[in-house]
Amino acid sequence: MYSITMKTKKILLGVVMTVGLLIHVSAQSGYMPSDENIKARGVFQDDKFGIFIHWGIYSMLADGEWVMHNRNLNWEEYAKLSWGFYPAKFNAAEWVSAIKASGAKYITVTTRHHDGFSMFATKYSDYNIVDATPFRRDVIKELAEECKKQGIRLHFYYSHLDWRRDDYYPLGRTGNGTGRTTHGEWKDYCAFMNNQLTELLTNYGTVGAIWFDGMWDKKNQPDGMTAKTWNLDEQYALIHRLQSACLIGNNHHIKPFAGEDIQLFERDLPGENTAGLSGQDISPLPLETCETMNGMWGYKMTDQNYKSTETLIQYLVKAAGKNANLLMNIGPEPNGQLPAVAVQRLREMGEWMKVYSRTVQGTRGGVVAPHDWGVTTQKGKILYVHVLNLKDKALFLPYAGNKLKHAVEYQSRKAVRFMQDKEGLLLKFSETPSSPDYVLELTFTNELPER
Ligand code: FHN
Repeated sequence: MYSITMKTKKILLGVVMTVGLLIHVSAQSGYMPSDENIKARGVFQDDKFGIFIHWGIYSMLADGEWVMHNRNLNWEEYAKLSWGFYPAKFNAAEWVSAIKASGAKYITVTTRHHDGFSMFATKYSDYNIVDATPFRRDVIKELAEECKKQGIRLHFYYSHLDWRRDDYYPLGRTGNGTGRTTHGEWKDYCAFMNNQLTELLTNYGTVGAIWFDGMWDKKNQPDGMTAKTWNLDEQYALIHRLQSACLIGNNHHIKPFAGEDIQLFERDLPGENTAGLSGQDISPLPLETCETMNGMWGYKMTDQNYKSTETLIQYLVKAAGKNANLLMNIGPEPNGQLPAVAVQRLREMGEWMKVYSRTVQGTRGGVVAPHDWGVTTQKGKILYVHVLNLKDKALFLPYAGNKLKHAVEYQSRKAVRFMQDKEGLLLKFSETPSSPDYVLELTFTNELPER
């Protein structure tokens, strides 16, 4: 594991200040991450792989987590779903062991999504899984206990956006057809969120991260995307006061605000923007990209279009090569089970990870930049070359100035022939690289520099 020293911390802060253009200056202004927070950032980067869970009462309608907005469902009618929510097959131990088997190191679970339903016991709204369902169990508590028992970190997704509450007013761009007629006070909504966050950060043990989402709902309002409107200053300070190592990430799709500890991307790796949600610059913060295993976040019956295990492995490797984590989503079924296909993918990814996790976890993006043929990751003097897409039996790496001591195929440990000159390195393979990832281990004389 990389150790983060005070020197690194100072450098990091210096970078953050000098590249201020990449970070909003407002929000938790003057934020100095604690030593524990800096350490947690390093652990987060080492973890590399997490599983996202989108689960709520919407799963019963089996049409994704946006069903309330998409079908303009009346908030009072929608709420009746909760009285039928009895996920009899929910078993936190089974979830956690299936997820752990994949090699993932953390779980990010929706504690409250845009529909406003809290999946945890809260004093600040009756609209929660304990008070408004016949199930009456705090699934977040059960998950937290199980994560602790099985040794996997737990992160909480928390929606800034709410399609139900009166005090989420003025409304944003979404959830306008849910029939709200009374208008409450925005400051009450901000206080409500902070009260719930306090519960989440005091009743569930160590929380690895708070993962915000939904600010973009007010993108069309003049001050809709400011830290002031969303009271981020107070909110972020509260979180860091309650658990200073807790990482704050916000999926607002713009450059990070001061006080955020990680930068989030959605459906695209940092620097790419095919889905139109990730045009923001890359900041010096640890990075994470989230993606769906099929096409939808919440359970959707008609979406059985699961990505192949090979695609998922390659996506994880590409993320690592871009120095980013992958947060891969699963939408549990209304009965509380993880879909069987998802469990199978987790198992198969885990088989690959049993052999190759060291070439991804605990590494950073490699000194040789991502290319069409694949990516590199590195740790110390070792460069891992991940050949993902190459028909040739040779590969040129434009990296010079560091003597290569030896090169081997990672799994077989067979030596790989190479030639090195002042332009770089030529690697020669005995066979055409195989799928999903032909991994080579290159040991250099000196420590590899950061890219
Ligand atoms: O609207 C949400 C969506 O439901 C899901 O939670 C994703 C996950 O990144 N984020 C939002 C869209 O940006």
